[in-house]
Amino acid sequence: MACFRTSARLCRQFLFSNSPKTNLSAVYSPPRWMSTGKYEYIIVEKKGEKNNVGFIQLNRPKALNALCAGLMSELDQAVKSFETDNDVGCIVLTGSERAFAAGADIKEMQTKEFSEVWRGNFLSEWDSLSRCSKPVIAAVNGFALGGGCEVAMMCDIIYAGDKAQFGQPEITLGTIPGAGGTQRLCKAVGKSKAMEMVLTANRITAEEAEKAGLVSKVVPAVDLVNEAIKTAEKISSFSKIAAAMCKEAVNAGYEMSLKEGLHFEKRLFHASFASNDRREGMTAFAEKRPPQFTDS
Ligand code: CO8
Repeated sequence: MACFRTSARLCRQFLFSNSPKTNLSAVYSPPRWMSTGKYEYIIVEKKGEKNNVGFIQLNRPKALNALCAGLMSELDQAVKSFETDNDVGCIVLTGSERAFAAGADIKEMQTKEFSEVWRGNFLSEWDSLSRCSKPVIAAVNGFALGGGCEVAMMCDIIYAGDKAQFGQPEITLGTIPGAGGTQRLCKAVGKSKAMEMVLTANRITAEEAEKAGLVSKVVPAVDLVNEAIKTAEKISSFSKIAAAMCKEAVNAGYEMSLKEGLHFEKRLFHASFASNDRREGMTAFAEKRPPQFTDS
């Protein structure tokens, strides 16, 4: 019953809350207007033929996209702005060819004291990305280490360039992963591999990451961003309500027993019958025509 109440509440909250192929340097070079934009550490634009993909590129090349407070705050702002943009159906997050992100900014953390990080609950706000209701694809080239690997794991789908490397090297700094490297990683690759990565700081290749289930696809580095955008365009072409429900149901399964998860899924499935898009999707199928979703 409690489970039913929870899922009914979540359903209610849910219901009432609201490219063409290019080469890598072209993908990674910011458009001119970006350099004077409001962001210092990231590049933000809309991509896709219908401009329905929110694109965020971490852009702190000298520090291999180390995640400083300013960068994480900008990332949070950009994700929130895409969340409220009705045209955007999916977000792609990427870094540079050399690094998705080499972890939290070690130099920024270096002098912090225990009392300061404990009392201030240091980094507790950094996982807001994982609460985005729209699907997020991480397109990882190069290093995804420490917080970089953890940020990728906050996304819903990870695509990797063939030279990508994933790792949790925090133990080499006398600390431990602080944003999912002992939790999400374990769920993604299983206990033994996660333990090995966390305890040895050994990195795994893109190929190993795919084999272990951490990433869903490995493509040549030059094709990575376009591949992620292509998938994001496809996701954006569907009902945003259905996409958000799919995402919520899959993510809820991480926190629940199978029985609770199946119940939650069923209730969201039932709730989808309240949407115009569900009626349109099934009617279009019966009438042998493409659906016209209105996100309502
Ligand atoms: N922080 C700050 N600066 C960094 C970082 C980092 N994590 N990584 C690289 N840099 C800087 C280097 O200091 C260097 O700067 P400078 O030129 O001024 O000396 C520049 O980037 C280039 O780096 P390297 O010269 O070291 O380049 P290499 O190609 O030789 O090596 C490596 C690349 C292997 C990636 C190496 O830089 C490295 O080991 N970096 C640190 C990786 C690491 O330990 N990451 C974990 C950090 S701790 C962490 O992430 C905790 C997560 C907490 C939660 C986060 C929530 C999101």
